[in-house]
Amino acid sequence: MTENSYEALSPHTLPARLGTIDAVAGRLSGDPSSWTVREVGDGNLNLVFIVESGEKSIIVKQALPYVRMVGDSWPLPLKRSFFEYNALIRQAERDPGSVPEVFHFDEAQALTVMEFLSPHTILRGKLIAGDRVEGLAETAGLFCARTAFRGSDLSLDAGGRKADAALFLDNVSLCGITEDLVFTDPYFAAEMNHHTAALDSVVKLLRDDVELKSQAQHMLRKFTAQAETMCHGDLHTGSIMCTDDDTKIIDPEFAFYGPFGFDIGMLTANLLMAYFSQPAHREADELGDYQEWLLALIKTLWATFNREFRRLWETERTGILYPAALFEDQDHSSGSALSALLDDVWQDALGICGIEMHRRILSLAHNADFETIEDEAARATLEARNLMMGRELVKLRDSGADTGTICDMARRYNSEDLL
Ligand code: SR1
Ligand code: MG
Repeated sequence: MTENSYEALSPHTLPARLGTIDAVAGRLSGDPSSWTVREVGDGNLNLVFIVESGEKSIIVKQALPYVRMVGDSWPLPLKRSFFEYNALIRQAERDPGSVPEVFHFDEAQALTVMEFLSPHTILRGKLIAGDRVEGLAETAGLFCARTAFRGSDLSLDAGGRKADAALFLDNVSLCGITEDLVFTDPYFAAEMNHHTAALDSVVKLLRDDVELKSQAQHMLRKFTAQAETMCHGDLHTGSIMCTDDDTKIIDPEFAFYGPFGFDIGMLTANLLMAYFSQPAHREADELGDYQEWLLALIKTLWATFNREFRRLWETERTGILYPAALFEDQDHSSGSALSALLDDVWQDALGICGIEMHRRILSLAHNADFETIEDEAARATLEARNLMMGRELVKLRDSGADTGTICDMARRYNSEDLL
C-alpha cells in the first residue's frame, strides 16, 4: 500500500489524516485532535463530514467505492469525485457564487474539502416543512441558464468545449445510473424497482404504453448523444441548499455533457413532485397558498432562465454556433434562431421532467416528498397524480404548452382521483 492509497475516512481517523493539509488545518483552529467531526451524509452515494473547531467549520466529502444506499454489492468508481470537483470549479467560473467554494481536492482519496454552507439546509426538507425561500427560482434559473450557455459551443472555443466534453464523457458509471434508473427501469419490472402497492393499475398502464416507452427512449438518446453543454446531471431539490433568502447548488458528481434542457427539466420535475405531495404535508388552511407558491416558482424559474439565456445570447455569443458573422454582421436578426433553440430546450426539458417524475415513484431511488407519507393509500393517490402528469408531459412535450399551461395541468391532476 502506498502512503496515499485510498482509505475511507471515519470521524475518528479524519483529524489525523487531514490535520497536516494546509487547506484543512488553515481553515480550522486548534490541534486536529480537538476538532469535532460528524458524519452527516444522507445521500445515496458518499460520506460527508462536518469538521468544526470553535466558530470555524468545513465540509469533507469522500466517495465510497460502492453505492452507499445499496452496499458493497454495487461497486462504483471513486473517480466520480474527480468529475464532481471538475464540475464545481466550472460552475463557480460560469455562475460565480452559486456553488460552495472548493478548498482542496485529493483524487487518490476521492476527497473534496469545501465551504460549509451554514445555516443552509437541503431544499427538499424545506419544501416538505412548508418553508419559503426568497430568490430561489431566480438563483436556480440563472444557474441553469449560465452553466448551460457558458459550457456550450455558443460560448466556449470549439477546442475547449470538445476537451470538456471528452473529460466528462468518462463519467461512465454515473451516467449509467441515470441511463438505467431514470430512463429505463421505470418502464419495466427492473430488479431494484419498488412502488406503493396500490399503484399497480397505474403502473401497468404506464408500462403497457408503448408510445410512452418509445418517447422515454427517445429522450435517453438525447441524454447519451446530444452533448450540448456541461449539465449538473442530478439537479433535484436534494442538490440545493438554502437559507430563507440564499440558494446554493451542490453535488454535481453526475456531471456530463448533455442537452441544454436537462438540469432545468429535472428541477421542474422535483418542484412538481413537491407540489403533488403537499396535501400530505400541509393543513388545509395553508395548502392552497403553498401549492400556488410552488407553481409560481416554476414560472419564475423558466422566465429567469429564458431572460438570462437571451441576455447571454446577445452579449456573450463567442462560440462557433450562430455566429454574429452570419446574423448581426449581415444586418440579419438572430432572434428567430434563438426562439427556435429555446423551444427545443423547453421540449427536451418537459420530456426529462416527465421521466424524472416517473422514476422517483417507480425505480430504485425515491424521494422523501412521497416516501415520508406513512398512510399508503394517501401516498398512492398523490403519486398517481404525479405519474399521470409525467406521462402527459413526456407525450405532449411538443404541443406548444407554456409554463401557464403546465401549471394549469398540475392543478387539474391535483384534484383527480386516478385509483
Ligand atoms: C444509486 S444512486 C440513486 C440516485 O441517487 C442520486 O442522487 C441520483 O439521483 C441517482 O439516480
Ligand atoms: Mg447527490
